[in-house]
Amino acid sequence: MPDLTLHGYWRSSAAWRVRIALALKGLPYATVAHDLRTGAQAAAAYRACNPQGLVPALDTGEGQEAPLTQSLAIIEWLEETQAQPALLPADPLGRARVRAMAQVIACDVHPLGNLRVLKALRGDLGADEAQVAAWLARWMGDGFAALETMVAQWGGAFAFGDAPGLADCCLVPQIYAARRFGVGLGAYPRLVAIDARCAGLAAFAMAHPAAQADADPS
Ligand SMILES: N[C@@H](CCC(=O)N[C@@H](CS)C(=O)NCC(=O)O)C(=O)O
Repeated sequence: MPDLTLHGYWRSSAAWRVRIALALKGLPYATVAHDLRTGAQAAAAYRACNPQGLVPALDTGEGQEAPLTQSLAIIEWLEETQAQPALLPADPLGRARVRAMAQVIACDVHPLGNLRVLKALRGDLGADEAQVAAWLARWMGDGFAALETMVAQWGGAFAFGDAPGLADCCLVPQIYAARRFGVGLGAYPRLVAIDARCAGLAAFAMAHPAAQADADPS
């Protein structure tokens, strides 16, 4: 594996997913931090890495190749280039189920609570903080309720079965976001238990926002 460089931000959920995957696979990588609070992700130089002006991007160290973008695509690339430990099950049905769980978060929940979306709610639409909180609670609640059901069907110690994988990479940062924004988690005991189990693993601890070099001192 060539030298990897992850462009991210300590509190970015999408970058955090990739950090978890890298840590679970035991892959070393360098980091470049882009402070989302100052809009660094929108700078022209960074858009050469990610035309969307979002983190993460992963420089694969492969010469002239542009960095990879989109956290799930990056994790799938990691899975295809460094198969073990696997983040997806071996059978096609299981793989589809894990991808579905990951996408509940990555496609249907996280985008609605993203920085630029919250900025648009507050700025363009004039939403106040109570309205923003209700918005976040609504979309996170819908996604968590579905995931709680999916975990009841297919989960074990982790979101799918008894090994951490792609679904956990997406779940853990979203649970952190829920706590950060005051979204109640009482209705999702399975998700909370999985989050706690993940927190006990070294790979998840290394990937945690508080462990990143660019984290705010707490
Ligand atoms: N679907 C993308 C989402 C990337 C994304 O939205 N990143 C956020 C941080 S979690 C970001 O860069 N936000 C900056 C902004 O909204 O301006 C992925 O999974 O990589």
